[in-house]
Amino acid sequence: MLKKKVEDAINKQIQEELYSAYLYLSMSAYFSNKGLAGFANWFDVQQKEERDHAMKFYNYLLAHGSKVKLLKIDEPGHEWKSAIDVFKAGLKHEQHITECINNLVDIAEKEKDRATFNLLQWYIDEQVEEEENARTIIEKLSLIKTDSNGIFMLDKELSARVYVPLVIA
Ligand code: OFO
Repeated sequence: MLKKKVEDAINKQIQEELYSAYLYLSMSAYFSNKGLAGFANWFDVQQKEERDHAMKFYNYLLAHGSKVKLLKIDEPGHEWKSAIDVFKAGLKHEQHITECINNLVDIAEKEKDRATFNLLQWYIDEQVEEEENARTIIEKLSLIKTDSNGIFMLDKELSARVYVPLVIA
């Protein structure tokens, strides 16, 4: 069984990951409404990955005989000014998640919990990738500005993103 402090912190992180899924689902709907199916697809894949992140923690708690306590999930935003605004909000959110993961690492270290520390290495790598993905699209969007041809081409590119379910141990 995990120490109570670690268990509580992981339950809090499950809430964060599920909120991430909720936020990205809302962003996906925003793009669907605008007729940008590729952007919508990108965020749909993103929200599915976030559910996997939550389930990886969920299964980890159960594997240790610890208690899963699902917490309340806030309402995400529904409106953004532009495509770049959506990705900037996404990047800001990922930076917040990186901070949460780093705090979890601090807790695992303080509690001398090696197993949790090991688990968190996967999330640390994942955060580097997530922030980089958002940043790359922001850079493209700032080059494109409001050029509709550019938006159309990026939409096509983002439609190619495929969801690969995470193999959760
Ligand atoms: Fe976006 O990485 Fe999980 O939250």
